[in-house]
Amino acid sequence: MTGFFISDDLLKSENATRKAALDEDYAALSRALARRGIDSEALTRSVMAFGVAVPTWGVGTGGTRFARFPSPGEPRHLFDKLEDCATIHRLARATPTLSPHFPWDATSDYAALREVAAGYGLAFDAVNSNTFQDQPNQEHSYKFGSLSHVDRSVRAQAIAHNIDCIAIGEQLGSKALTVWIADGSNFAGQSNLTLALDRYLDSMAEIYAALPADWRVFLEHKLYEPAFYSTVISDWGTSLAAAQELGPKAQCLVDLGHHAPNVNIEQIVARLIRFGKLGGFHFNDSKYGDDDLDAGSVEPFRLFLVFNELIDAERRGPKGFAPAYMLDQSHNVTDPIESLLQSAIELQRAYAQALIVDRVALAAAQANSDALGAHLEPKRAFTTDVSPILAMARLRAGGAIAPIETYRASNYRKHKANERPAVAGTSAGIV
Ligand code: RM4
Ligand code: MN
Ligand code: MN
Repeated sequence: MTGFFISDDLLKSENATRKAALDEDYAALSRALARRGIDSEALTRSVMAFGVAVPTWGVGTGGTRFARFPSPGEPRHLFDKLEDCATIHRLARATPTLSPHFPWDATSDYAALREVAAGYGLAFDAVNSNTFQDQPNQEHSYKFGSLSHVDRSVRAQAIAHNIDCIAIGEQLGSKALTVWIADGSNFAGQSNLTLALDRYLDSMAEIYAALPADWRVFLEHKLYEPAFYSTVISDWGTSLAAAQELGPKAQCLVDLGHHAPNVNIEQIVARLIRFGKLGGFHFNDSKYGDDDLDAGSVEPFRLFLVFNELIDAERRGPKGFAPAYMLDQSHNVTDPIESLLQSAIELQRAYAQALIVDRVALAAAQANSDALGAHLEPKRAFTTDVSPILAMARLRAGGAIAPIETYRASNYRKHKANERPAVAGTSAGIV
């Protein structure tokens, strides 16, 4: 890193002030878990092995269609974004991969990009395509759709872009392409609901045919926005049917914010696992829709219940089960680095809590139709404060016991504000 980086000395001194208290809390929690037959050391090792991808666009300040309020020191370009991603991983040790978005992250030398990332200890996860915006000098507009557009030449352009993304991803070491389209309609009657899906499937079949042998394609559904009457890939049912029609390399991606209110997301997850079609997640939280809020910030129990299904599946080891994890949030009022640190920790928390569910007792209660008894098993795990396990996992992996406090103590953002004079028209984070 050419500019300011959080030093080992600062990390050490920050950890030193918290180490004695952590040892005490860890020992107390280990004893409490041991009484339940849980090995805290094994749990800590599992947490250390857990990782979630950071989206490169997530380190920019987000915005709404009304405004964006960027703060000084936000990343100006891809290499600034990499620095911020490296800082997040350095402190929380939970985000070893990046998920890029094209053309937002376009650069002339992808081998060099991969090398710079590797220098920070970062690798690349799924590649995201973008056919929901027009780019300068683009021949055809996506105003009325992309992969499902009525005009064959618009579809061809969108297909070619996705195939380009695969080629870039191959250079970066990615193994998956995530396709989210904004296609849909705003008026009843505007679009033929059946033919729009037909066109999408035909386009996706061409993209699917371009996938390397060891790649997957993730279909991301979303019920509304920017189309407000109908969306072509509106829900998990459509997504599942499309993935089944396309073939084994096509799987469904669940963005937690892309469902109608009150939908039982953990059940959707269980269904997709059952059909071997759960490809991955975009984690966030929401009260109303999309990626408004940070993962675990309002509905931590729901997040836990999703992980509960994942661990239940992991224990059974179903075919084709290897979900990809990514955070997909819009950070409008926080420092994105702090939000991403906290969100990665919340995922690890839900993961650790799901790991300590007593699955034998749970299965027995379910077999006896003991409704409340069965409920108490996941509840007991969810109400266990696993924070000392998470902090110990970070410390042992070389990170910070208290990532956000350490980040604040470093004045990273202030240093970056000096190093990164604002440039006009940065597109970072307008999602
Ligand atoms: C969409 C969707 C996609 C993301 C874009 C920026 O709502 O969540 O995953 O790529 O936003
Ligand atoms: Mn998403
Ligand atoms: Mn979204």
